[in-house]
Amino acid sequence: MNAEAVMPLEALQALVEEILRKAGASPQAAGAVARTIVAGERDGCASHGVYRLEGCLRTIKAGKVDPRAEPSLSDDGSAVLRVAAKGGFSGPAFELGAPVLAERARKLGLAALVVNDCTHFSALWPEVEVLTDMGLAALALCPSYAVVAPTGGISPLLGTNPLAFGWPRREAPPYVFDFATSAAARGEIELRRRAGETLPEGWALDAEGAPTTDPEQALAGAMLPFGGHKGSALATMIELLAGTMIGDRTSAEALEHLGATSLAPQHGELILAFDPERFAAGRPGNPFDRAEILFDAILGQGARLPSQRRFTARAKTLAAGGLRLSAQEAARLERMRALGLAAVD
Ligand code: NDP
Ligand code: PYC
Repeated sequence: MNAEAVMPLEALQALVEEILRKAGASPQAAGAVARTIVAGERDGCASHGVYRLEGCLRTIKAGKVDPRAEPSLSDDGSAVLRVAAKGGFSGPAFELGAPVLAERARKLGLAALVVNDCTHFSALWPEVEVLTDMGLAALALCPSYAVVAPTGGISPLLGTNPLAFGWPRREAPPYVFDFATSAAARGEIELRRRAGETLPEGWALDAEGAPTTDPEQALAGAMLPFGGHKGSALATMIELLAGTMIGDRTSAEALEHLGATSLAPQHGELILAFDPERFAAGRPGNPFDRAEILFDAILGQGARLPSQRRFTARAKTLAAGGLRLSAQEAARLERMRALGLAAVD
């Protein structure tokens, strides 16, 4: 593999799929997992791009994910749909449930997809964008594993618990935000450790509960929520809605099951889809037109919309005909392709 050459996205997708298939994944799981990894890399989201592949292989090797699990959908005709991921990756489970979720949200105005027992290592925006592409607004949330101290505490208890929202737009890419409720995603800390960089203040505590900017100490201690008590409360809400409410693991239970943060956690996920025109029915103005007034006003102040950086990165990748992997990334991928599960500890 030539690190200097531009690698077409289709070639990266095929390579990641090949690595996952060699590691034991079913074609369905390999395809779905590779799609989120390639999308992350395409959009300049390094913390959830090809870097995550090693974690997937480690999790397969540790027997903590079933890469051949076949998800199944339960639908009682109500607003709550459920996909049993059966210990497999979240990707194939989401891909099974998303079209039914969209159909139900259009029929009822609002519908929820519960995914149970899935290994979730990825960003949430790829899922939210599937729904905005179908003209729906969407919210996605899930726990992760206990690495974040609640505000005022010093011990890991909450997860980095991501929250993503999407709003469809007719003439522009959707409005999408997607962030960890911790000061940063844990992947961001790991990438800074690898690069020999320090962390901004306010991201983490060391094992004794003192503030630290050292990634090693942060990984051994506790991360902090973003925005103090507000991020702490949002992370707790996610534990409740996408953990206890859906009968699945909290972040503390996910870590206990997993035994190590170097593996991808298994828990549940909650995805809500809304049909904005159903909610606005009978009220003045079209919700999509009114949303554009708000976005224009934000941009009019010189502010940017969330995901704007990401969509710019995507456009650049597509215009370049693919990605230029670093020599280190190319070597890592080649090693995984050649050695399979033996490439990871
Ligand atoms: P960031 O803090 O990097 O970014 C969060 C969001 O804010 C993005 O939508 C980003 O858009 C937007 N944003 C950033 N700067 C600005 C700005 N100046 N103005 C407007 N919007 C802005 O994200 P995190 O590190 O918190 O999370 C990264 C990823 O990690 C997420 O995709 C999340 O889903 C994932 N994650 C997954 C977990 C899991 O368990 N599966 C756990 C934790 C995190 P843009 O991208 O355009 O910069
Ligand atoms: O980056 O915090 C993170 C994370 C945890 C699980 C998947 N990503």
